[in-house]
Amino acid sequence: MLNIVLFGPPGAGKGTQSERLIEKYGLVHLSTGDIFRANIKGETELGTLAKSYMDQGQLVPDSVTIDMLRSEVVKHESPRGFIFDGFPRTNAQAEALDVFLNELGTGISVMLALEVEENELKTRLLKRAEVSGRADDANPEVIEKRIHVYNQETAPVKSFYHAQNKFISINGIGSIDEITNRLFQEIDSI
Ligand code: B4P
Repeated sequence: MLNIVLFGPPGAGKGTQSERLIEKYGLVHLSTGDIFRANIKGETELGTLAKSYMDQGQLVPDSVTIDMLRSEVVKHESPRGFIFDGFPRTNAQAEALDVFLNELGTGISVMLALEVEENELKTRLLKRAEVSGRADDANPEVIEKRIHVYNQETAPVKSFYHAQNKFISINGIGSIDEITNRLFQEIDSI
């Protein structure tokens, strides 16, 4: 199986690039952000809980996120592989992911980390706010908080995959097509 962690700060292009990758490689796309937003829309208990964190730019607690992701993974019978988009976002999530993929007889093939500097992230998110209707994109203070949380809690996850020789850094600046081609090149050489 080809299991990819697509990683990067908020607005780095994870969602955008995931769509290109699933099309080319036939992978299952699991975006924790999308799953939370679907639950918010459906007014589920999980959605109400997730919203209270997301609107503040904070991470949804690991206990909730890990169980949710696990239940999504096991829904798919004989997949070619997964793209994990926005997961793991903490070291605890990365450890849990290793354990349960191992139980399924598989593991992470590679982490592809999109690198984009802070000013560009802010510009992209504020631009998306004009069309997304997302509360977490519209407020510059919430964007600051999301970037801060990324630097404090999420960026260290790179070391987790680095230690397993699975970390690849990708320049996330350029046109969407250029970045897709950089990702294709790396995946094709695995
Ligand atoms: P996510 O949904 O993962 O949101 P994101 O990080 O903002 O999105 P992404 O990087 O995918 O941006 P996109 O491609 O759309 O998370 C939202 C929230 O959910 C988190 O803050 C957290 O609260 C919660 N959450 C999610 N997962 C969690 C977890 N595992 N644990 C705990 N909490 C969790 O790109 C952004 C914009 O840039 C788009 O408008 C796009 O068009 C544009 N863009 C993309 N590539 C571009 C390029 N090359 N040039 C110019 N613009 C580009």
